Amino acid sequence: MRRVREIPDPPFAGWTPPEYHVDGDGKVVGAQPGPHHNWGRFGGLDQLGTANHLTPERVVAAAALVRTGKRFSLALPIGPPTPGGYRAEPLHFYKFAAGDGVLGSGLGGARYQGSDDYVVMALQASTQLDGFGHIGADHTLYNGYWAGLVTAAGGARRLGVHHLARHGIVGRAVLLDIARHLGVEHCEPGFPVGPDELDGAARAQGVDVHAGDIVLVRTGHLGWKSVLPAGAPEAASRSEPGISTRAIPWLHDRDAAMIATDTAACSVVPPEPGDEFLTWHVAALRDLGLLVGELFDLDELAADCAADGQWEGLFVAAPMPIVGASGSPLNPIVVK
Ligand code: UVW
Repeated sequence: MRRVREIPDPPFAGWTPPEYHVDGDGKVVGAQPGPHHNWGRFGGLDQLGTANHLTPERVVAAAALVRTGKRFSLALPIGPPTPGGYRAEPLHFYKFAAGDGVLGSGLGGARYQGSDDYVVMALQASTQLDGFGHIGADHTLYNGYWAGLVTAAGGARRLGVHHLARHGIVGRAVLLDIARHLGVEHCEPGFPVGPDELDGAARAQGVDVHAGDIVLVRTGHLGWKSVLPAGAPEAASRSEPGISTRAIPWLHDRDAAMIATDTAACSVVPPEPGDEFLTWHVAALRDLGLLVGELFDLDELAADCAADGQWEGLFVAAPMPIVGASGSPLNPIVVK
């Protein structure tokens, strides 16, 4: 019998010096991306990926889409349990609070009432942007940067999310409502959204996807999952609809700047046959340098778009400039 104080050593896989060389820029010499990629397209040392598609001209054109001034936040509230989140729920606590002042024990005694609080959260616990340090494969990240540049102690020495914070994410949003197009309240968990569904929804809605677009894909999953009773078997399930790896060439051909879904992983879970859990993330983040948004609440926006037939708008989201982070919470706003 094992005794309580006998703690097994963590397993160690060993270390064989890898058969590659990392140059002074932090790039793996001779590394190869997958078949659809943007490595080198925006410069050998680029760290912005498809954010490069968000040119000033496209931002000006997107601003012209604002007609009524109606604004839609796509962010989940941070506080209630996150449906389908992969991470621990955020902790929110107060150092001091107005009520303490009322009782005489707060900042400045009974005369003043002030509050000061803290949030401790995984940066990808809620509505979020995946940075390019988030997922790699075969020791490489976007543009051939070495995955070893991201360490727990030093953060992301390259591809930190703060680079994407510098200019924010601003451009034309186009919403493709897959659930509405298929005539269902929500796509079933495990339903893959491929090129046919994306094209079908765009055709049905009478919109085109342009170069530099922020493509918002609604499956209805988040809204459905958020009202499930806590004990429902689906509530604990990781299975969800999402973007198929078959849609990677579709996104690349159109020069999409960003894809975001109302699901936790963006990609379909479980993955389609032949794919592993992270195949889609590698193709999107590592190979394309594609901005990926997750846990976007698209229901209210979709209802408004269905009502007025305008499926596009100005998209504005500001990643937090956290130096060396692999992702950021977002409060994305669409203005119509
Ligand atoms: C996966 O990596 C599958 O999801 P996330 O981007 O939320 O970590």
